[in-house]
Amino acid sequence: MTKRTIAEKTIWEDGAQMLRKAEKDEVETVWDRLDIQTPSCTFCDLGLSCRNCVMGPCRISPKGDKRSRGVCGADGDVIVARNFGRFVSGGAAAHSDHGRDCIEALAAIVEGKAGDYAIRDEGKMLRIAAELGISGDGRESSDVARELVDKFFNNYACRNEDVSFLGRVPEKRRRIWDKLGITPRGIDREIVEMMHRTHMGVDNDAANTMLHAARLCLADGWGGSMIATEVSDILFGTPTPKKSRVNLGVLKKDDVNILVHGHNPVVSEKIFAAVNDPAMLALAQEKGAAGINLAGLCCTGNELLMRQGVPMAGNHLMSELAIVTGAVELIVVDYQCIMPSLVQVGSCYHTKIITTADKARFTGAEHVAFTMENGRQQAEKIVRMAIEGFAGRDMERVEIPGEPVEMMTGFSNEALLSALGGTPAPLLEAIKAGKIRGVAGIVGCNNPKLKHDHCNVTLARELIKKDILVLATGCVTTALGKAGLLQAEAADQAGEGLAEICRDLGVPPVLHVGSCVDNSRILQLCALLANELGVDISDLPVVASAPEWYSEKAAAIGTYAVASGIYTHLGLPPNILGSKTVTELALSGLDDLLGACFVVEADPVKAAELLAERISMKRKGLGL
Ligand code: XCC
Ligand code: SF4
Repeated sequence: MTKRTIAEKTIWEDGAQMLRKAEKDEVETVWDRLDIQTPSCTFCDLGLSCRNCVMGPCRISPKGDKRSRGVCGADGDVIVARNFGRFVSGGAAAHSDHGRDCIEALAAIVEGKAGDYAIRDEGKMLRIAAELGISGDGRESSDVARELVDKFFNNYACRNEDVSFLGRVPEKRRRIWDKLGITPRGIDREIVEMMHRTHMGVDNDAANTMLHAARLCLADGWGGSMIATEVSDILFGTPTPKKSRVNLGVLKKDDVNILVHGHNPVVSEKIFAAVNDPAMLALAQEKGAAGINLAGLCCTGNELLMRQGVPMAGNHLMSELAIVTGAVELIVVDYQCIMPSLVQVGSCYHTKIITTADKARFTGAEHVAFTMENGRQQAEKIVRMAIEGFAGRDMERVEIPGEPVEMMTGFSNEALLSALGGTPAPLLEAIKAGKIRGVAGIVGCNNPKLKHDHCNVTLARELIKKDILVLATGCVTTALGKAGLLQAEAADQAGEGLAEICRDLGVPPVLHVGSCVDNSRILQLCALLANELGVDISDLPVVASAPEWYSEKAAAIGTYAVASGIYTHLGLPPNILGSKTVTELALSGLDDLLGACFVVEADPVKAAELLAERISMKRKGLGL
C-alpha cells in the first residue's frame, strides 16, 4: 500500500480543503481506496490475464517463460487484443446506448407520449433530416421527425446499411476505411461482433481484432455519440455562447443545493425546469432556504452548462468531495461515471443520492424511475425531496471552499461558425497564416493515479502558448475552467497569433464544446475543415489528447479519433503493454494504416512538444 499526501493528490485548493475535511470527518475517498488497491496485479496491468472461459482464468507471463499460452492456446498478443476489444466495446456501448435513449425520447415526443418534453430546435431537426436525405417539402414537421427517428434507429440495426453520419466523412478517409474493411455497419452489430470475436476460438489474430476495435469505435464516434449530440440539440436546443461559473464555490450556503450527475440531459433538463418553477422556490423559502441552487458534475453537468449556463461544481474526482462540503442536499444521477461510493459518502452527511434510470440503480440510493411521460412530475418530486432534506443539514459541518471562477461555454459548431460569419474560412485563414498553428481537442477524465487535473491544465497552458487552439470536452472542461482558461482574458496566456484572434472574436483560447459524446462535434468540425480544403482529416494540423483518462468510454473515444486520422496523446497507457504486437500497432503501426496513431507520455510539457511537432509536420505537408 502506498499513501499519497494531499499535495500529491490534487492541484486544487477546493479539492485540498475538502480532502482535509474528509480526513477530519473520517470519510473514505477514491484516493484511499486506490492506496489500498496499490500495487495492482501486474498481469491485469499488462492486459495478460484472461477470464473469457472457465478452462481458465489464465495468465501469460510477461517474462516469456513456459507460461506463454492460456489453456486454450491463446498467446499474449491474442489475449491483450481481446481484452482491449472488449474494453472499448464497453465504452462504445455506453455512448451509443445513451444515444439510443435520446432517440427514444424524440420518438416519444413524435408519438405524443412525452409529457411536456418538446422539440426545442426544430430548425436543426429539419436540417439534419435534409442532410440524411429526408425531404421536408410540404410535410408536417412531426412527419419528418418520425422518419428521422426511424432512420436513427436503423443506425443501430444489423443490416449492411451505412451509419448515417458517414456522409460527413471526407472521401479520402472513407476509402481508407473501405480498403481496411473497417467502415462501420450498424452500431450494435459492431459491438456484438466484438463480443463474438473475443469468445474462445474465434478471432485469434491480434491485428485483426484491433482493426475491428477501430471499426466499432468508429460506429461510436460517427454513430452513437454523434446521434446523442445531434438529438440532444434537437430536443434541448443547440448551445450558444454564454457565461457561467465553476468550482465548489458555486454551492450556496443558504440555498438548497442540488447536483446533477451522469450524462444524459433527458433527466437533468427536467430537474433544471423544476428548480426554476416559482412554486418550488416558494416551498424552499417556506422551509427556511434562501433559494434553490442547481449545479453540475461531470458530463450531465456539461450538457446543462452548454445549453443553460448551469454552473459546474466539479469533475470526476470532485464528485465525492462535493458531498464533503456538507452543503449538498441531493444528487440526482442518470448513468455513467457515478462512483458507487457516493452512496456511502452521502450517508456520512445528509446527502440523498437519487437514481433515475432503471438500468443504473445503486444499492442504498433511492430510486425515482424516470420515463418520458412522468419526467416533469418525477423531477418535481426529486426537487421536493431536496427541499425537505434542507432541514436535515448540519450547518456546523458545512464548509464551502473559495470563490467560483467565471467561464465561457456553449461553443457548438453552429455557434462557432456563426461567430466566424457563417463559414469556416476565417478559421482556415488564421491557420494558413500561422496565427493559429493548429487545433487540439483535450478530452476525458480524471484518474486518481495522476495528480488531479495537473496534466489536463498544464497541457492546455502549454498548447495555447504555442498558438494551438484548444477545444475542451468532458471532465477536462471543469479543470480548464477552474484554471481560468475558459475566459476571454486567458488570451493573455496564449501565443501572440492565437491571442490576437481570440481578442478579435472576444473568445477564450480554450473553447468548451461540450460533454464526452460531444467529441463528435470535434469530428464534425475536422470533417468540415478537411472537406473545405479537399484533404483527409489526417492531413489537418489537428491533434487530440486524453491526459488523465480512466474509462472504457475514453478509450473508445481515443480509438475513434485515431481511426478518423487524428494523432492522439494519452497520459497513461491502456492495458496493452503485455503485447509487443498490439503496443507497436497502437504507437506506430496504425500511423501507416490510418494516418494517425497513439502517443503515450506522462509529462504534459513533453506531450505538448510532441503534439506541436505533429502539428508542424502536418502544416508542412499542407505547404504551410
Ligand atoms: Fe466520465 Fe463524461 Fe471521463 Fe468525465 S470525462 S470521467 S468518461 S464524465 Ni467523459
Ligand atoms: Fe484461458 Fe483461453 Fe479461456 Fe482465456 S479463453 S481463460 S486464455 S482458456
